[in-house]
Amino acid sequence: MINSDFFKISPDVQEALAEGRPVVALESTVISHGLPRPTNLETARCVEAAIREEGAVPATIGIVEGTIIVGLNDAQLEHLADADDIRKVSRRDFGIVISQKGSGATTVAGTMIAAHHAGIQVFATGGIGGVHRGDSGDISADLPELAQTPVAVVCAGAKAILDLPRTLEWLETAGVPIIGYQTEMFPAFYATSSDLPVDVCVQTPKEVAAILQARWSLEPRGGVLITVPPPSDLALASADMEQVIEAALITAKEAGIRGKEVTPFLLTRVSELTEGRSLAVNLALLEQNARVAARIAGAIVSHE
Ligand code: PSU
Ligand code: MN
Repeated sequence: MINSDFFKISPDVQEALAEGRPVVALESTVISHGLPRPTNLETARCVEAAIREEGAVPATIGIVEGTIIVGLNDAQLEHLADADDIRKVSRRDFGIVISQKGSGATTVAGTMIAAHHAGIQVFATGGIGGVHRGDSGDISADLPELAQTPVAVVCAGAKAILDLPRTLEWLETAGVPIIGYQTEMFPAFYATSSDLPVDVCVQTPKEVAAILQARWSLEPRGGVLITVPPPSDLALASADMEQVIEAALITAKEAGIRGKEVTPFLLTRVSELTEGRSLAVNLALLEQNARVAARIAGAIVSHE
């Protein structure tokens, strides 16, 4: 599939991979559907710049007119940030969007698939999808992807709009290890802790690299989650967030929001209700996760 008619790796990403330099994959759903304009494009650029500053090469992934691109250029990034007809692409959507020559933003699941095909092992995002609250049966395709695709996903946990205990139970059943990067507790995206413990707490990128190498040499299948708490000066209190989330969930239910619209709707509503404070944390943690991911990618290739 590599560099087929519908799969292209940008020249700088290809060169970095060939030379064994660190590369970090980035998703595009957060750009097209997760953040308001024009903050979305500014954030996408700023996250890429942070990865370069840490000595790694960013590879933002998306679909442009029927071609999966690993390492979107600036014009392509702009297209995904500004156009109105960008599809949200998870595992089930690739064939449909490619055959229709559509443009699409990849979710965590979609980005893991493309990153793995390109040979990229480390991926930075904000928060993964998970098991939704209540009895809707809504489980993000991110979870089964983590169960099967060998990519390390650096995130601030799962979005607090989800059912975090059930999300962690799901990951445990699927055999996905959860590493706390300088934290004993699973972060709650907007808040620093969910009060749910991680499987191991590590202090350095080198320790993460060692876990990844051991895991994948024993069992080449399946992802690893590396969780980084949001910056404490911007993080919101869990109790306040709970009220906001409950209110957003009620509005979503009343408005009859379903399926893949649920996550973007809730994120927008939470941002409105916190008067932008949730957005500020979101931006800061995206950049922070990108930096941590770049250092982990560096530790993997340095073979110390
Ligand atoms: N976290 C955010 N913003 C986002 C997402 C996560 O802060 O936009 C996106 C990710 O791309 C994730 C997706 O993979 O939401 C999950 O959507 P769903 O619940 O429909 O699987
Ligand atoms: Mn869903």
